[in-house]
Amino acid sequence: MNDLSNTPPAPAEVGAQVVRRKDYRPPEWLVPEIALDFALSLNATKVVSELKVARNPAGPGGSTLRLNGEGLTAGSVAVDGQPHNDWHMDGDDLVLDLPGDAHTVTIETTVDPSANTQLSGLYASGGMLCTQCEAEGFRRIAFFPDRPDVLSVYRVRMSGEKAAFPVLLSNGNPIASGEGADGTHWAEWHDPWPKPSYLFALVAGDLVASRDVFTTRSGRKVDLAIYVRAGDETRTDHAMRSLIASMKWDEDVYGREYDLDLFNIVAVADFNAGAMENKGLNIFNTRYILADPETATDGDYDAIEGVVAHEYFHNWSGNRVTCRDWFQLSLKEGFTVLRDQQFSADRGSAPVKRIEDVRVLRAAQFPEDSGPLAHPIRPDVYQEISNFYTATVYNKGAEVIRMMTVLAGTERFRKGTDLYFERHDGEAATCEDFVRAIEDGAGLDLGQFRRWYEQAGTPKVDVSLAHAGDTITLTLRQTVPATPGQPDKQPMVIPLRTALFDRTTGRHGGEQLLVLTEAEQVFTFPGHTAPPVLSINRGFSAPVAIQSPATTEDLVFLAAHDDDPFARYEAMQQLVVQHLVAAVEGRLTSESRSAGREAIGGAMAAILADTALDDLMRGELVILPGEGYLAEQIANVDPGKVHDEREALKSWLGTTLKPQWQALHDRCAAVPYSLSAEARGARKLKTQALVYLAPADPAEAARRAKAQYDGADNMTDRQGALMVLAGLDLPEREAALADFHARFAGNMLVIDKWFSLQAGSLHPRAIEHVKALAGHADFTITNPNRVRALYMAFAANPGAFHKADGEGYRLIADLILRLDPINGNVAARFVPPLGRWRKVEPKRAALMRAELERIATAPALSRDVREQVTRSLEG
Ligand code: B3K
Ligand code: ZN
Repeated sequence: MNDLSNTPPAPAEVGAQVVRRKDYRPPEWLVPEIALDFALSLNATKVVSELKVARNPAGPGGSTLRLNGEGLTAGSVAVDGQPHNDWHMDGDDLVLDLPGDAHTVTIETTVDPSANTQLSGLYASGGMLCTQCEAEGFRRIAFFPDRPDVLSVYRVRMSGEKAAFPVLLSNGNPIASGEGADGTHWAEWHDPWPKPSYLFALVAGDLVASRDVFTTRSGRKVDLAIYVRAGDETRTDHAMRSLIASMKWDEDVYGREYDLDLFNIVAVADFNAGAMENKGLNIFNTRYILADPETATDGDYDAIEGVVAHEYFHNWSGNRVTCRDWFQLSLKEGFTVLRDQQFSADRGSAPVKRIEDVRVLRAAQFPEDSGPLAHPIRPDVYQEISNFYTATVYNKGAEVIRMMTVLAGTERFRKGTDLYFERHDGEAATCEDFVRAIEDGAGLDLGQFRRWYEQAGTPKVDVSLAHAGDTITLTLRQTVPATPGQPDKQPMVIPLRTALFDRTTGRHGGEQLLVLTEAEQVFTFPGHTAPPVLSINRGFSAPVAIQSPATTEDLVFLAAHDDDPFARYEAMQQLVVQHLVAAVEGRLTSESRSAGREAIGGAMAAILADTALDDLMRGELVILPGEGYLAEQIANVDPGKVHDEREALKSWLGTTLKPQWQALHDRCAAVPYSLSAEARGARKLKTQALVYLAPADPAEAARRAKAQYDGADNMTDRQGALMVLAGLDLPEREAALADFHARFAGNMLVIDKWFSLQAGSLHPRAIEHVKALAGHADFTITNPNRVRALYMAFAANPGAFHKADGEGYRLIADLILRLDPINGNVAARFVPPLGRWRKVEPKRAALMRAELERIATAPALSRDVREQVTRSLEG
């Protein structure tokens, strides 16, 4: 037997700083107030920080004040106004002993923003200065207890050259400003709301503002501004409209009102994430602000609306109530994703939004949950917290809270969130605090439900249905798969919205909520003289994988009749999944292949002909499941086969339904541009029609795509046409790509699309194109958007990434090694595609693993990449 005390540490933990949730201790010192003084310059910004520190009565009771730093040198240290020499560095941290209960600690440091390629802390972007502090970037600016449970009131002074930095912004309210000597000026800001250091922000640069005003329900007039580079202010209208709509929605739906007299947003071209919710001064990646019809697709418009809302909603779920420690990240992120999903559903088509959200979950989170990086929505251990800004914490986190809304109903859930905000306003809270508030406010028992916070892995629910007499017996069995560090799992609480359809009438007798709590549970339904068709997990009421016994006939029935739009979509997806998985696994005879195709073709023809459907929804129903999602269903999968079978089906559908696709393309092409649901639906279908025609009749598809491209008065049509052309080996391809590049030269966000379309294309030589594009004059390794545009699009392109000789894997590994010293945070995001090696057939698995091992042997990896690579090799 193993003697556990002698068990060697797992390799991932050797020499690595591991942080554990169970080791949380309250801080010894609090910092109720901080004053920061910045003498701004692009390559040497002097920072003087004055911390009023107070012993924490609830702390462990030592006298040591540990101030985190990263790459900082203290120029001078003073305590209570007197120079102080009795301090030392412990690694990157500055440590000093303080005798009393309250002191003022003043420290001077200097940072070089232009050398900060990590884009964490204070950095330069195109001549402006800006910050990104979540999660641990503040320690790259000033020595500070850089943990979210230390909340301070900030006073910020900054001074600098007026010509270089005409606009000087920070959190809260401007309180003073003036002119200095030699063409300098200064400004002072004060944020009355205590906040953790990760919400600190500063921006200095040559920016112009688009302005508007919002009056809150209690009459507070809030000045709104979106700061961008000169010339971009014509593309901020949609973001501003989205902001105003979110402020109103949060009042109406969650009773949350804004709490300062101004709300500023700044758009920055170099940004690691999508955006950041700094108090009163959100900083955004330009891609989630700038839009006009010529340069932004309908998808971009939706993303902007969603992200603007998400960051705004953080003002309550994140800022007013923040996280006690980073293990609680889903407290703010899961909840805020749910809130932005609900907002977007209210603004547009709720069913389509639900389908999109589930598609993202399945494409991004399910693979995480079944791979080496699986973790619960509230992780237990990390080395680098940046690696835990994941689809699990965000999107599964949102699904978990959404289940609470299903269990409680809207009104009771709102009572729970009201209680949460009331109880914890101004605090750094935990996921447990949230669950308890929902329990108390909504009157729910979430005892067993808490396992969703503890256990990783996507639960599987096996369904069987029996019919005897007039009674239906539904047996549900759940299993939660083993994940790294969690070999044994307990049953979850799984709410399943369910309906039983009468085959002859096409109707059901009312939906029921079945709550599965045991490993196996039986539900009976009297009054059914004939076997019904089961519709289960309607609306995707639980983030689980259903293994259903549905026959092809059942799925065709549901695809045509289900009155739950998500379930209808799901039936269509399932119909295709069953067929393609069988095809890839070599289980189809020529007869069953034809029968399967005919069933899918028939269902799709019915959808195309269904006049009761709106085009936005029709556009969802005709999308084939993605290769990644299909691959997830197959052990030791050959991604090449998945690709080929999916393309073959697409080609067959393109050929069989060719007149319908042509008619659809003609009909939709006649709809003029507007942002109405009808016009957006037409644009979505227009490109879908081309997608099916392309493999069936490339010349015809190219002719139509060229016409769509040439006649486009908006980016949705233009990008859709170019996407189809980029996948074809025909002369129209080169001409359109060249035109696109010339037409949008200098527009960084549109040139990103030009890179992405080629890297993500179906073209047989996509990998060669990516290699050539890496040497293009417009490619730059230091801009995260550009790197993602080229390489993330490639890594998400299975036909190219999984090339059998491993060239795609090598390309991504080379990128990781090249990018890591420049920006470890972004580099680490490219590890998961290689980390899925265990799911893939042995030859490719060995090649993927070899690339991970090559990365692991590199001498000086960032903590970000090292953690991801080590976990991927072990997990
Ligand atoms: N809270 C930020 C995340 C920043 C990412 C740091 N690595 C954006 C958001 O989720 O709203
Ligand atoms: Zn967020």
